Amino acid sequence: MEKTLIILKPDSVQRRLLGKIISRFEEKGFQIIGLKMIHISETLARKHYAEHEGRDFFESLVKYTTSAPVLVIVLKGKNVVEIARKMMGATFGFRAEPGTIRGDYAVSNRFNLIHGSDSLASAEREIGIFFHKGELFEYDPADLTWVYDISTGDIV
Ligand code: FUP
Repeated sequence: MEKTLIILKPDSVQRRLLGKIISRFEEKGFQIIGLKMIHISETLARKHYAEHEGRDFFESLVKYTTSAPVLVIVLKGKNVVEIARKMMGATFGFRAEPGTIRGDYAVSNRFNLIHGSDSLASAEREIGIFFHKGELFEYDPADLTWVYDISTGDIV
């Protein structure tokens, strides 16, 4: 089972889309093992988006990310890194396919509602940045045997 970091960005909070977006991940079959509201500091935003430092959009990205509280979520599930990215859609809403989160709820070339880790390595790094160990919860999902076929010993 993989874990991934999801951030519901300031526009998701301000546009009251949190419930709808969280529902999509829950209904898909993913397990929420960590969730909290935080206001991302400028230092944290710069660290999280360090790979984009120096790009022309970097300062605007930091400003956007720190402009209101966000929800940070850790999702757990088989292939969750890749599947959550597919569910988010292309980076900007005007290009994202209908049916994806950005495709259904966003049109901006900057405000794109959601962040999701882009690889297992990023997920591990990002979860470590945003969550302490005690803020992540290991529990048996009651519906596990109906979300996956685990009857053979594998998770299928
Ligand atoms: P994604 O992985 O889809 O979230 O997108 P990227 O890692 O490529 O970009 C991270 C963030 O930088 C995006 F959420 C929005 C911002 N960005 C811009 O504002 N302008 C750009 O041209 C590219 C990215």
